[in-house]
Amino acid sequence: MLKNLFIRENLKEKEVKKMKSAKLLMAILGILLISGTLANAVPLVDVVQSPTGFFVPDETQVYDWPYYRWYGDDWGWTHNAIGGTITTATLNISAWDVDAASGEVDEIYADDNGVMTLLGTLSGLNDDWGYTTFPLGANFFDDIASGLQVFLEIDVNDDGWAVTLSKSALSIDGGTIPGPRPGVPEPATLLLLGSGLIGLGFARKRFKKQLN
Ligand SMILES: [Ca+2]
Ligand SMILES: [Ca+2]
Ligand SMILES: [Ca+2]
Ligand SMILES: [Ca+2]
Repeated sequence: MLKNLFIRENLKEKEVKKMKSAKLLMAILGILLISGTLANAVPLVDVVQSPTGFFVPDETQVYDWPYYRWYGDDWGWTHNAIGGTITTATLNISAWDVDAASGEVDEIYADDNGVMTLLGTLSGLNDDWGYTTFPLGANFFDDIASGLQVFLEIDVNDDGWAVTLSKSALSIDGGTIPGPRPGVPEPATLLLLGSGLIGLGFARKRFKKQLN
C-alpha cells in the first residue's frame, strides 16, 4: 500500500515536470514567432527627392523652372523597391504653393499593376509647404515590392496654376517621414547618426568601468 502510494506520487511528479517543459517549449516557440513577425514588419520610409526628376533642390528655387511647373508640365517618378512584409503604407507628397483654396486641383496617381490609379488631390497652401498623405491599400503592396510608380497631374482644369514638389515619401508600417522642406536630412541618416552616438556612449561607459 505504502509502496503503491509512493509510485503514484512519483508518477505525478514526472507528469508535472513533463507539463512544465512543454509549457516552456510553447513559450519559446511563441517568442520566436513574434520576433519573426516583427523582423519583417519594420517601419521604414523611402524618399524620392532632388536630384531625381523635378524635385526642387533648395528653398531659393521654389519659383524657378523646371521645378515650379504648370498645367502642361505633368510628370512622374518611381520609388525604390521595398521587400518584406507590409501591413500599412502611405504615400506622402510635400508640395509648395498648392492654391487649393483658390481652385488649384493637382491630382496624384500611383500605378496598380499597369493601371494609373487616382489617389486624390494635393492639399496645401498659397506660398507655403505642406504634406498631403494618401493611404495605400493592399492592392498597391505588390507594386511597392517592385518599385511604386507615381504620377502628378498638375492643374487638371488647365486654369493657369503651378506647383513645386520637394519630396515623395513612401512610409511603410509607420516609418517616419522627413520634414517638408528640401535639403533636410532623411530619417535613415539621422537614425544611423543616432545609433553611432549611442555606440560611442556605450564605448565610453565600458572604458570608464575598466579604469575603475
Ligand atoms: Ca496637367
Ligand atoms: Ca497591385
Ligand atoms: Ca500661389
Ligand atoms: Ca500654385
